[in-house]
Amino acid sequence: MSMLLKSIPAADGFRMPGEHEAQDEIWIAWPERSDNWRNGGKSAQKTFIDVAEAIAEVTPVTMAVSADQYDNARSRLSDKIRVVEMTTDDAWMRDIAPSYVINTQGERRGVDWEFNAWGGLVDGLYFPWDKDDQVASKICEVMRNDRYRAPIVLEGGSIHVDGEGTLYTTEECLLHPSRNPDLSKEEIEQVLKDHLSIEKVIWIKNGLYNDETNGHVDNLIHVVKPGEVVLSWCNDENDPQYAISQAAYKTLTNETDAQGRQIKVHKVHIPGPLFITEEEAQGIDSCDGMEREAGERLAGSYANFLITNQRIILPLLDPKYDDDAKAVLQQAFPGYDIVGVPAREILLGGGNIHCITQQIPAVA
Ligand code: KQY
Repeated sequence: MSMLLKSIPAADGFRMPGEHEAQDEIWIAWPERSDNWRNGGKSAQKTFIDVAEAIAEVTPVTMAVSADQYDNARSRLSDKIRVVEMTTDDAWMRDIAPSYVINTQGERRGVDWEFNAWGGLVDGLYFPWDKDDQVASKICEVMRNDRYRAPIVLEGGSIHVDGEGTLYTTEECLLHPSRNPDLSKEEIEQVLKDHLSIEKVIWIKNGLYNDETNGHVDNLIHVVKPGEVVLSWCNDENDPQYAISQAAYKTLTNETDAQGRQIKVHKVHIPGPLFITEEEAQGIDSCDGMEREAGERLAGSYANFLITNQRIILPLLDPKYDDDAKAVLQQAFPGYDIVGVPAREILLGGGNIHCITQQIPAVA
């Protein structure tokens, strides 16, 4: 049973933990949408399986799958992975699953944001999105966790928290006219504070170049732990990413976090630049919302990794930069196991490993 609560999470004593804290489970959704994934999802499914199996060695995984694809997914995933039938509009669990909050009494609740497919009728990527919008409440039902319905449009990939009162986001996304045009920056901050027990919001101006999510923060940075982040970097002054990363670095290093700490930044160079090939573009059905032309720049980033119980699941995207990315992360996460998964097929859909996963935090 899952109850819809009318109170405010922070007032109830609940906070959102950081991704570096202990997790009970990871949720993923199975890709099959043929106007986003090439070859009707067949190529991406292989990568989603690799990601799921790499996670399942350390954290239980649940895969949400449509009725049509249930047999296919069940037979291709190992017995370690729980497969549940759940309808979605696509496969971006980071954005459609609840953001979980916990208290010190060992309780866990879901925060269910309004979802509008990254921009609704203004610049959203598909219509309709009602099945995606129901996913957070369905997960709370399956997990038997009570739920708050938050009063703003927000995707999980547009925020990062450190679990100690700091939230990182971008102005490009949260202040975009396609999300909450009637709310001021201060009003949005207040909703975040009320729902996640945040004390300070660090606003980075822009997300990664040409990111179709309107600049999700999870494609630009990743929180390592309180006071430390990984930032997507670019050395080429002629690349539009150069100025974006420089500006983000300035913001991060001029700020202190909620606890007054200076923020340590680990720079990780972006792959590529990477572009959709002719062959890849041909495998994708055309649609109104998503640009999938040959030659389109892909928003490739190594910051889009998942932290799960002392393991990092890192997207491998470019032989020229993969080893460097791994080395930066190994230094940022001493004692963690860094597992690389070739992830171009996820990138072709518009995101990466962080975007397709959502953690359910452990409770004491
Ligand atoms: O970045 C994410 N969190 C999701 C990417 C969605 C892309 C939809 N095609």
